[in-house]
Amino acid sequence: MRTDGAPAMERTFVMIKPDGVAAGLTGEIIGRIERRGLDIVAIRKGGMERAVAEEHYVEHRERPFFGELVEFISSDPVVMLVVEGQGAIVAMRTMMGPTDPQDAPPGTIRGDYALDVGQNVVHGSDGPESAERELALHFGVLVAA
Ligand code: D4T
Repeated sequence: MRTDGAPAMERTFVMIKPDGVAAGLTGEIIGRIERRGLDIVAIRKGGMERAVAEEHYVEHRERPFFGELVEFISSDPVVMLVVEGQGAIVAMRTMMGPTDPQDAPPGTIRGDYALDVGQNVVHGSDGPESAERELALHFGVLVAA
């Protein structure tokens, strides 16, 4: 085990989007997270209210795809996860691959299971601040610490 320079223990917010849930990818994605050595400390499946989806994607509210994005995320059930581990935020982003699946290499979740940037199967927080904000939004303050 590394003793210096090792990434800190972190929690990140991960969401299997409606397209991933509908395609039956929940088990596959959870399996990849577990086999990587990350810990799933909370999990919840359900519909995301439109107002919560708008808050989740608030940084994109001026972008042309905002309405479609909120509509998609709140359209059908999602699976929300609190994922914990050393360097969990970057580990998840690396496993997911780039936002646009057309750029995602094989072996990444998006590279294996998606083609369209608007329906890219999975979300993971992009940094410590967004992880804290998203965990608080979807799971409450207790898990955000
Ligand atoms: P999420 O937040 O869903 O994990 O995606 P990323 O963190 O990888 O990418 P993002 O915040 O830049 O985009 C948020 C969300 O918007 C969709 N999107 C994005 C879209 O529909 N059209 C676009 O042109 C872009 C850039 C996909 C992810």
